[in-house]
Amino acid sequence: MTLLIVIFAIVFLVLTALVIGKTQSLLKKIDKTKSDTEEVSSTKADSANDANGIALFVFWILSIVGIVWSFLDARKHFLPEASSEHGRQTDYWFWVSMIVIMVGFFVVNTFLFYFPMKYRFNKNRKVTFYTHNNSLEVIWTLIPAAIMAGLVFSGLRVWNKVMDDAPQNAEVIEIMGKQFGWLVRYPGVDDNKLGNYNYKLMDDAGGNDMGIDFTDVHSFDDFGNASELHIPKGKPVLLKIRSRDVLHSVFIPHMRVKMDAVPGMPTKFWFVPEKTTADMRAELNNPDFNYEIACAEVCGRSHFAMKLLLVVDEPEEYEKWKKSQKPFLTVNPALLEKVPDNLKANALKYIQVEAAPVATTEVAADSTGAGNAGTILK
Ligand SMILES: [Cu+2]
Repeated sequence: MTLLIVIFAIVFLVLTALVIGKTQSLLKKIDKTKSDTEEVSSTKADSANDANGIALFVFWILSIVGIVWSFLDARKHFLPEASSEHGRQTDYWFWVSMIVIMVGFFVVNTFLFYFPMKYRFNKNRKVTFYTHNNSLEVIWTLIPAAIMAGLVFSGLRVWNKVMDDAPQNAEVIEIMGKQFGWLVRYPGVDDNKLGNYNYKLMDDAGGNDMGIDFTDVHSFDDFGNASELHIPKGKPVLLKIRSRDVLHSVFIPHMRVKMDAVPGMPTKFWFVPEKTTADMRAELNNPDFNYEIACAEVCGRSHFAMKLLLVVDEPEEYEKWKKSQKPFLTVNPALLEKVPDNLKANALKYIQVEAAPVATTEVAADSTGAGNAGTILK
């Protein structure tokens, strides 16, 4: 490929030099030609016009060959088949737009290169003086405008659906970009609600890199995962997207999900995955297949490594996986310090006390008597 580009570049330079040289010599000859007989100059002009006209059209034919070749050659880099509901729709409209644009491109350019050949100078033909034609102009303005508007509005309908509020039963998952990785938070199996957050609470050393607000009870059962994002098949998934430092972009090629993660401005994207990781492995006959979330915004030195594994489970497996995950409080009991005294009893439910089972009763006795304090947890 590089060799091809170099060859083209050399051909381009040589041709440019030739054109400049030719123009120079033509300019010099102009004075001389004036003194030559009319007939000689007209014969010369005829043969030059023939050559130019034919060369232009040949150039267009070669261009078509090049365009078709580059399209076929680039196919291996196209996005994989969509695995989400809206993904199939966006693909459909992408290809409709592509076909319409390509048809227009080929028709217009064919005429553009054919006419100079067909209507090149001919001393037996007289030029028609044709200033304008209103009906023609209306037609060639309105038809493309209507087609373009149709494409824009049909695309917009798909986009609006994705950007609209997610269905009530959507799985809400928070994903946060940071230099250089993704942090993920789930609402927890007890209340199924994400707790509040505040950037001022971000504290890497204290185990709160997402700035979760532990004065909110909904945060207590929230859990995270820094290596994989699990989602269920066939259910709407709403990604709540945040960034911790600079611009990032959540990109899930198979799901046709791409949305910027902007510091200070939460964004979102909802979609319905249609094939589990296992489905894809079977379909592609590739036991090593994995969905992947990548960062699509150059965000710094290690941007290239900003990947996260995406696992699409059957809904039952997904529920099972969720239950097997440990809340932030369980993983890092020191976070209990951030919980206000009046809520400590609720939070204690998530602190594992297996090491000293006796303590459980004490905790229960100490607590303000609220709810399930002291129960030993998963
Ligand atoms: Cu990045």
